Amino acid sequence: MDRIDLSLYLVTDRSLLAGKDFLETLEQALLGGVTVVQIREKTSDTAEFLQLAQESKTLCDRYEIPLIINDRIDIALAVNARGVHLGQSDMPIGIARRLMPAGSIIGISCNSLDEVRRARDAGADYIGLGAVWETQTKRLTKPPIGVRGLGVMLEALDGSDIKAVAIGGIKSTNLARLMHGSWSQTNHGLDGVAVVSDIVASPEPKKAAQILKSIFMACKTAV
Ligand code: TZP
Ligand code: MG
Repeated sequence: MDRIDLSLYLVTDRSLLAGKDFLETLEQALLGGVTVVQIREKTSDTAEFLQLAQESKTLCDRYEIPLIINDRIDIALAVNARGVHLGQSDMPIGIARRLMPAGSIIGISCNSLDEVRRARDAGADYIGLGAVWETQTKRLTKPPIGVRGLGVMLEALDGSDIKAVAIGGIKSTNLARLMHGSWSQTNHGLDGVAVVSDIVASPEPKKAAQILKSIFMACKTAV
């Protein structure tokens, strides 16, 4: 894929806004320095999702930040998003690749070494590894992988140019721990961290993003 910066990957969830406006919160996160945005809204209302995606695309374009759509290739195509993010039971990577325009970004969530190997072999551009820790944002069907599990999965990516981001329970209070742990065990390293509640649920999303980004950058350059 064209190089996109996955350093601070915002994933949305309207249910965590606690009364804040969706687009205003997104804009604050963009001002705080998120480098990529995924619209992940669990709704069966296509018109509603489409409108949210369109408005988000307009805003992200203004900040020149790539927009990724969770699950829905039709919505990604409709709003000319930069890519799609797939789950293990969504559209297979190869089919998504055929459906999306050339050069689109295809990401996938993986929770085990097997899933990581399959995603790598299927040609994903990046993998979301997790959940690293417990989270209230998503009902987990498998236990969190922990920093140790994350390190093992990153090792499977050594020598490939597939990107990796960690997700699940990541907050400004534990990000340094995550970074030190995962880097010391592998050559591949993390290309970014994906965060939902620490930004979306924050009363100050801009500040929350700024703090996360500065910790990520400091830990990354320290290696
Ligand atoms: N996939 C694995 S954990 C998770 C997703 C979408 C939710 C992470 O949310 P939070 O609030 O950053 O823990
Ligand atoms: Mg999915």
